Amino acid sequence: MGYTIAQKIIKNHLVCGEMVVGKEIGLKIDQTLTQDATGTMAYLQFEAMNIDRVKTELSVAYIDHNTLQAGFENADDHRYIQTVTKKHGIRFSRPGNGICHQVHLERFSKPGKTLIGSDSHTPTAGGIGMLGMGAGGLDVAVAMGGGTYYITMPKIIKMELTGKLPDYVGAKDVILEVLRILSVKGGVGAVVEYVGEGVKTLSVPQRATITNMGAELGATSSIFPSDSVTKAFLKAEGREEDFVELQPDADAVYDAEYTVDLSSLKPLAACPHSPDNVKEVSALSGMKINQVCIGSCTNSSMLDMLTVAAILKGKTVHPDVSLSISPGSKQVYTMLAECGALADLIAAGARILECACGPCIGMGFSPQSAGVSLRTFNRNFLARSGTADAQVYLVSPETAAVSAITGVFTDPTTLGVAPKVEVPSVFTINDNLIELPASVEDAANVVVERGPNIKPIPVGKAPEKDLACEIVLKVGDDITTDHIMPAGSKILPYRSNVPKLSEYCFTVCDKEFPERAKKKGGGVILGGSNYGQGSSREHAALVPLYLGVKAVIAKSFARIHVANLINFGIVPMTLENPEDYEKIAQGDEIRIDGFAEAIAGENVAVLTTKSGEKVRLNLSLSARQREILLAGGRLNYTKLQK
Ligand code: MIC
Ligand code: SF4
Repeated sequence: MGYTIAQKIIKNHLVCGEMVVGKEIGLKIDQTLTQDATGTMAYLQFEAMNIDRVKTELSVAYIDHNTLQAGFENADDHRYIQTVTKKHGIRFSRPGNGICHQVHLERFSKPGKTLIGSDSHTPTAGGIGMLGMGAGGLDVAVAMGGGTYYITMPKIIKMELTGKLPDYVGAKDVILEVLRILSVKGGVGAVVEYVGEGVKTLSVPQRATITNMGAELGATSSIFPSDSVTKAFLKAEGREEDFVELQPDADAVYDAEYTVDLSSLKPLAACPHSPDNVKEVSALSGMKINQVCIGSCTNSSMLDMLTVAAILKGKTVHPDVSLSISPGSKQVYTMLAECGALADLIAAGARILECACGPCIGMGFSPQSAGVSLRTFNRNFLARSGTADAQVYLVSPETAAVSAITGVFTDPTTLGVAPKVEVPSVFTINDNLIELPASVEDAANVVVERGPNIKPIPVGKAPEKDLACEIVLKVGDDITTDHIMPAGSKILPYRSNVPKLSEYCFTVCDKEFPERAKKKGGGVILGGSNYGQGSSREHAALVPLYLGVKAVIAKSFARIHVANLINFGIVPMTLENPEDYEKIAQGDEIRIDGFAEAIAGENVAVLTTKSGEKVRLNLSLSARQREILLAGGRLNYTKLQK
């Protein structure tokens, strides 16, 4: 039996476990990346491991999320990351160099290799045939130290692409179509592999748009073959030597198969407040809009920017619309300036922002009250934009640019033939904003600088023998990490200050939660299905831990979040019968007798409800995960191993 692309990479990196779907496997990780909003924690954890130098082939720290610097906090964190990386053998991508995934794709990603990043959109690298996975900061720290990365052996979903994209239909429309088919839960436990004739018609940045937003499917990763198109991209980046061909075997076996005909795709939009709430743009046309934001790690490549510039050239942004454009990297920004397209964007009235995440993570550019915002980003979760009642639609750069001119939702295909856009075959390469680490000899002299905003990381406790506590919060399906631990310009500066962050925990759903949890000394959270979808932020586990949360019971969990819960000693349990969700209410006192014993060896724990009814909870954990939970989290567990 042959192998798929992801299976080939897994096989080459398998450290332990069997390649049987659903079983835990351990992988060797070749490269890591961090960004600044999760990086501080990751490096604090790396330092706690007392390892002098990273053991990966390449590790890079990017500064791209917290670039507003409204106070000293972010700048202090940046300085910490700059000095700690210099000391320990990690490259440092300075603020201004661009968004981690875009820069990594351009300068470092390699077909056939493994990458984990403390950011959920790390699968962007799948556009070049690399197996990229999002992970919590602690998992990245362990991988930097040469440790194994554990995942559940994924099933493989085959996504066959046929045909060729019509004019004014982009890669974003492809992934929105896939989201429409599979939903935000459809990729859980799977790698989505793109194959077929249609693949050859897509450039690497287009492929990367698709693999990037595979994160919104809940997928472990998404990947494209490495072919002549990949080779041409690497050549344009001056890295032809990094090319290796990678194709699935002809007799590869897939767990599910779908086909998307590129030729018949229409411009699509993900409507509020979920990336899978997809409609055709034509069904929304005429709706008045207030804001357009173009950029983010999903759609900020040279192709995206040139497409937008060609549409805006000689036009003026509608008076009722505010348009922001953030190029994805310094490379893209420089090339836009060199070819003159930047002048077309400025002349049309676009507000050019620095190459960073910016509005995508609510760092400024919040829409007006109840404003309609069209964004080329990947997430439109409730309140993520910074305006609680904003209506955020995710669209392609083509739809965004055309609508910015008309002031209403506009289907770009109604304009007929699209302008021709030529992406240069050689890119402008200048890595002067990527600092190399100190040499082994000089590393000892590097002083790590720590600002006052960096507070200690909370550490978990071993679980109680019997658990008796309150359901401190009951929430519904598809709770995102933006609900659990919101981001945005007010909160992001405190990513290395858990006590301060805790004041905002779950406030999107329930303003009283932080106070209540503190008063009650913590308790248990009850969630619906796909609990913890979205970001890799381990703060969504660390902060509840700080507030005393001991366990989360849900109908099902998202992959990265469940790993983060375990890493910090919060016990994830699923309802054996999802209908039992109705039997438990917020504020109920519950009991789980034999809690610690169940974690140690049982697959089931029994919860006694307020009225004395028994509810069965599943603990589907590997032996390693059980040991971590019994130790009260991975930091304690690692100490015990020494
Ligand atoms: C996001 O897009 O939600 C983020 C901000 O990039 C997060 C990381 C974080 O919360 O710092 C992610 O995707 O993992
Ligand atoms: Fe940054 Fe947005 Fe990409 Fe997250 S999704 S890495 S916030 S650009």
